[in-house]
Amino acid sequence: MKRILIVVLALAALAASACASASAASPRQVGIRVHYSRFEPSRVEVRAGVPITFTLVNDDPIDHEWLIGDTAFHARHRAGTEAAHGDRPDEVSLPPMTTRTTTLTFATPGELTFVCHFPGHEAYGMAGVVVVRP
Ligand SMILES: [Cu+2]
Repeated sequence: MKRILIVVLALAALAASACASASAASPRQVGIRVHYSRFEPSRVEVRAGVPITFTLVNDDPIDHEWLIGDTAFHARHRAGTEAAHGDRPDEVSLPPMTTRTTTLTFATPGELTFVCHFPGHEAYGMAGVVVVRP
């Protein structure tokens, strides 16, 4: 229970820092929590060309993953058979009750989606979007 509270407080701190800097600059730290097979938040806005560190907290007692990319990327992963990820910053495996960080710089404005491609998870709603602003 104490651990969950610490995670919640850490995410609240991340959210507060993101809000405080939203008008002047884009967030460089983004916290995304996985809870009951959902990403929270499921929509994030960042700026192009700025390194963004994502802190991914899996609160669930089951495996998930956080894969971010365009339509072609997700089409590949929907058909894929890789059981684990971890060598690439845009493909992160999230074992039960773990926290992972990954840093990405989005070169061009647009929208990318992040999805958990474990069987049934995307259909359940385990997807979100990163809006990359100029
Ligand atoms: Cu999942």
